[in-house]
Amino acid sequence: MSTENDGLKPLSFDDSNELKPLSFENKIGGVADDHVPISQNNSSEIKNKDSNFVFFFGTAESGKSVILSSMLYYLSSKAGVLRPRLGTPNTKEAQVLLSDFFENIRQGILPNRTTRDQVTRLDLVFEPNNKSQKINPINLTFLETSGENHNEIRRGGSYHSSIESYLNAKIPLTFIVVTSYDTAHKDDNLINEFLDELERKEKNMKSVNVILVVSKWDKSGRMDVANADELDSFINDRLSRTSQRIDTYGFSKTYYTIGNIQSGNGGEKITMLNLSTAEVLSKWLYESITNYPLDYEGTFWERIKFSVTNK
Ligand SMILES: Nc1nc2c(ncn2[C@@H]2O[C@H](COP(=O)(O)OP(=O)(O)OP(=O)(O)O)[C@@H](O)[C@H]2O)c(=O)[nH]1
Ligand SMILES: [Mg+2]
Repeated sequence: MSTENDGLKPLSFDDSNELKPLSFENKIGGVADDHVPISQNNSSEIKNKDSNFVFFFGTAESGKSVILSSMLYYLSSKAGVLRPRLGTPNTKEAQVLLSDFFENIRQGILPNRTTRDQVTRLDLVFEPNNKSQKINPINLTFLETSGENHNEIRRGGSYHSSIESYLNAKIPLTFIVVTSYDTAHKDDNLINEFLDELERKEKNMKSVNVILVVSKWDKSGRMDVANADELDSFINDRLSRTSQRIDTYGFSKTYYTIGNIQSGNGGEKITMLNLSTAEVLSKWLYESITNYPLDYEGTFWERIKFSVTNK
C-alpha cells in the first residue's frame, strides 16, 4: 500500500530531470534543430520485388557480361521489344551500362570488366513479338556483378553485402552459372561452393531455376556441338562434381558463344556476331519463367485469327 510520501507522483513536466515529450525546440550543439531525421530504410532492403531476377554467377572473365549483352541484343533485335519499366527507374549507372551494351555489341566491341563490390540492376520489360495470347510480356531484372566478388565465397568466404541481400531476399531468382570452355576444370569446386551457399540460404534446389552455361564454346573449334552427347561428356569430364548436382537436381545446361573473336593491335574484337546460342538461352529463360515457349505457335483458332488480322 502506498503512503503519502512514497506514493506515485502525478505526471508532471515541471521537473527538469524528467524525460520531456518529443519537441522541436531541442537544441543540439547550440543550434536550433528544427529537423527531425527520418529513419533510413535498411539499405540492404530490395525494392520493387515483383520481377523475375536473373543472377549471373561465374569467375572473372568467364563471359557473364558478354552473355548478358548478347541476350539483351537478341531479345530486343529479334524476339521483341525491351523497354525500361515504368515505376522502376534504372539508375544512371544502369542506363549507361545498357546503352554501352547495345552500342558496343553492334560494333563488335566487347563489354568492359564489371566493377566489383556492387550490383548493377537492370530493370526491363520484355514484350515478345509473338502475338499469341499465351505469350505475355514479362518483367526481367538482370543483376550484373563482377567475377571477383564471386571468387570471394571460395573456401567458406562470404559475399559482399550488396550481393548477399539479393540472395537472401524472397524474390523469384534464376541463376545463370557461367564457366568457360577453357577454364571449366578450375571452376568445378567454386560452382559447388556456390550451390552449397544457395542451400544454406534455404533455397530448395529442386525448385530453383538454374542453368549451367559453358561459354566461349568457339574455343572448341566449332560454334556448336558435334553431337548431342558432346556437351554432356564435356561437363562430366571437366566439371564432375557439378555434373552430379545437375543430374540430381534436374538443372539445365547449354553452351554459348558470341561468334568469332580476333585480337589485333586495338585489342580484341568480335569479327562475326553469332546470336544462335543467345537465342537458345533467351528462349530457355522465357520458358522457364512463363512455362510457355517463346515461339509458341498458338491454338488453331489463334492462328486463323492472326492470319486474318495480319493481312
Ligand atoms: N572466344 C571467345 N571469347 C569470349 C567469349 N565471351 C567472352 N570472351 C572473352 O572473355 C572476356 C571476358 O568476358 P566478360 O563477359 O567481360 O567476362 P565477365 O565474366 O563479365 O568478367 P568480369 O566482369 O570481370 O566478372 C572477353 O573480353 C573476351 O575476351 C566467347 O564467346 N568467345
Ligand atoms: Mg562482367
